[in-house]
Amino acid sequence: MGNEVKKYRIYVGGEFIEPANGEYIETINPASGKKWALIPNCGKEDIDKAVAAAKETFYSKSWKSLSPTKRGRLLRKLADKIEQHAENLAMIETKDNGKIYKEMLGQLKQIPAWYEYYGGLADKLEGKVIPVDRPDTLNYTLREPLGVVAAFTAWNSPLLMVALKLAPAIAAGNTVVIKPSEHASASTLEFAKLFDEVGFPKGTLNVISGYGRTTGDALSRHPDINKVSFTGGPETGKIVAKNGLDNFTKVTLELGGKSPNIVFDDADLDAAEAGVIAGIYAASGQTCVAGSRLYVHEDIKDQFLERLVQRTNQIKLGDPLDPETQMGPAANPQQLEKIQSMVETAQQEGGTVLAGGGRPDEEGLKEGLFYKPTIISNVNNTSTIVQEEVFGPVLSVIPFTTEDEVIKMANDSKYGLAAGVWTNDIKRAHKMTKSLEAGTVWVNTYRTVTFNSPFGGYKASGIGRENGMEALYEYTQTKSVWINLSDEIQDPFSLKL
Ligand code: TXE
Repeated sequence: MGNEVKKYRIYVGGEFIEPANGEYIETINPASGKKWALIPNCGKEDIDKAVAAAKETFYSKSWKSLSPTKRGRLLRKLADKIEQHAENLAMIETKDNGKIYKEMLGQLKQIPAWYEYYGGLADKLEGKVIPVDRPDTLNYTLREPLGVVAAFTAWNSPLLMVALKLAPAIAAGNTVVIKPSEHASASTLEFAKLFDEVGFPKGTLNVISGYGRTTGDALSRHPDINKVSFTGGPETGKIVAKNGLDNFTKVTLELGGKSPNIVFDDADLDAAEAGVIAGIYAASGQTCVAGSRLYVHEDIKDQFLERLVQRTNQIKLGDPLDPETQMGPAANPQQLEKIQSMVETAQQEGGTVLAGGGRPDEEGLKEGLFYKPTIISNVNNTSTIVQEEVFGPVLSVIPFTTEDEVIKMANDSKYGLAAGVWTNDIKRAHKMTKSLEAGTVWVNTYRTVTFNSPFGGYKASGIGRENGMEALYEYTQTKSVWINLSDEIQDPFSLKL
């Protein structure tokens, strides 16, 4: 791709077009700080056009006559396309959001599995025959699509989030408009080219780009949207959900987290160390499931922290494209500022920085948006750094002594996305999995997700589930069908109960 600035087009009604207003947003590569792409800044005209295209397709003969089996086949064809272009798409994501190439390529290699899985499920969305208490009545249910789905994705794993939404939405028979994050739209616009080659009816997928507060807001308010599926921050999620609700749309929200990673004194400390590192420093902490609260048993606290600090100080920051790099930069200047100010607040509130705590000043790093992997102790459960999401490589540490104490602290959070537990005691493991208020609980592992296991949040971490059969239901509505098989004439003045 060289150093030239790439100019993207939006994908509407099966065509790649310039935005009607002719406006573009500059996209910077967070590792170099240099401009590398221009993405359309869509206004009302493009939004209306994209929604109208999706709506027209949804009601079209070509869509209605595409059987679930054929839709499934096309989704599997899309999976093959993504597989063939995984390297290119991963490279674009790395340039756009600064996450290391190894991580983005790993995601791109797994993404086809989502399209294969939901492609396979497309013709298995079955209704039920309900054995109603009436011998002469047949009652059955149909699971029907909702219509036009508006999908809003965040910058940290753009195409993975697209897969989590687009695959079940289409499998269930909906058409889609996607608005990726303004910080990382390029891979979704590039992905549209692959989608276009697969053979879906024009308008099945539409991709528009632009700022969240303008383009995103207008899309979420559009009266012809039937479902909003959002991944991003909780405050934005609330706005988008309220906008959707004004038009009575169904809503799925995947929001942030402040996930506890709990290390007991009986844990395998090598495994726990790797799990804690993975939880907080993978993707520079810019993941919704970041294990940003470490609760460590008092009896092993000193020993565990000593090795954790040592390992943290050895983490190799650098160019995300370099295979030796373990941690890349923050994705954008706003993220970096947020990390810096939250670490400052933690110190003002009495926190002690055990590792990191600032930006690197080495040549090659100081130009980019890097922040050192950071550990903060001497905080308590009410500290800002323990309660608020940083979305960066910052770990807070709190010691504990009993199971009940740690359960109480772990659950004392507005969030409930994920939790990690490190123990070799099977009874303890089960007690913890039952007691923790989180949509995902990992025992002796961390940061593992897959296409067929439900994923989503308790409390402020979200509404609804992605992945697995449950996600498919989020994109359908149920119709109950009653067929009278008797000759009896109904009393018109009483409800038949
Ligand atoms: O998310 P936003 P951002 C968290 C994380 C991060 C914070 C902000 O804490 O610091 O969110 O990140 C679109 N109407 N997560 O700025 O603003 C926006 O363009 C309609 C957690 O990326 O929530 C983008 O497409 N849309 C998260 C999407 O919403 C709007 C991953 C998310 O943007 C909009 C990323 C509006 N008013 C960040 N405003 C996770 N769960 O993984 C913005 N958007």
